[in-house]
Amino acid sequence: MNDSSNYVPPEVWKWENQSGGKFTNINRPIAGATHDKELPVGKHPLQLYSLGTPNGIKVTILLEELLALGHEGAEYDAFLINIGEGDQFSSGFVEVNPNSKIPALVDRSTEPFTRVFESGAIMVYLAEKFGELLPEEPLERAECMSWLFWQMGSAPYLGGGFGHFYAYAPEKLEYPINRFAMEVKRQLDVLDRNLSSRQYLCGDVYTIADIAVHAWYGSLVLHNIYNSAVFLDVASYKNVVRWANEIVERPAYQRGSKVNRKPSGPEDNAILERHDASDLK
Ligand SMILES: N[C@@H](CCC(=O)N[C@@H](CS)C(=O)NCC(=O)O)C(=O)O
Repeated sequence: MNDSSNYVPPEVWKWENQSGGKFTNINRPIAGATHDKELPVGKHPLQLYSLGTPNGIKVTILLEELLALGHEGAEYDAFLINIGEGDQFSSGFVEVNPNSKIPALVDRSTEPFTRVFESGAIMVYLAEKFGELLPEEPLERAECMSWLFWQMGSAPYLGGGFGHFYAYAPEKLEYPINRFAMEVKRQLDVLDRNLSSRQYLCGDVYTIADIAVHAWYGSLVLHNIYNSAVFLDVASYKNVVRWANEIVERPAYQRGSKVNRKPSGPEDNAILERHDASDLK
């Protein structure tokens, strides 16, 4: 194992000696706003403040599914929150999400307006509001909630743990890479075993749990995130790959996954903001 450091933690941690690495400039140990700025407001009932990351696209894919099912009340404006520029620390954003992370939603069709933060809470809010993609029958609902919360608890090990140390940290450290690669592979195996006998995570029906889990683990097995496809041998999780491929065929997935991000090339019709269905070609 690398002898990477002779670091001895001080008695009391202090905010100094920034570690370098991606995102170090936006990380800080305090909450709250850094600057005064109101959030923009569009014309639709739902106002989404987000970015096209795995956590962000969960909501835009769900909204596109709801629109495809004919729910006009799911029309939305999706404004870009550039987390690299610190937009999540504006006073307006912090009012909607005191945790300063995308995605955040304001439902202006209620009196007073409803704010919702945490992608899982936003998904449950929208699924309940429109009565879709979250089963009502208690046993099926419990299964759906279980997989949804599985994602909320598991993905930080993938993104904040494995992704951080394998792709973003300023040096490759064997201990944390081993620890988090082990955990991510265990998670992939959990999904693979479940999907060996089920079309979708909860059975025969596509739910918000599929949308949430796919945003992280579907992307991991299909899109080589963190440049880790070979390292994690993602192709060996055949049931996860089969399920992930089926979901990317859905028109709502294809629309929702394009929102709030820069096009990756001339073939990519991604859009920075979405204010009308026609914005998505
Ligand atoms: N548990 C949260 C996680 C949200 C999250 O981590 N968002 C990231 C982008 S994917 C973010 O806004 N980071 C900005 C920051 O940490 O300052 C959720 O699911 O909504």
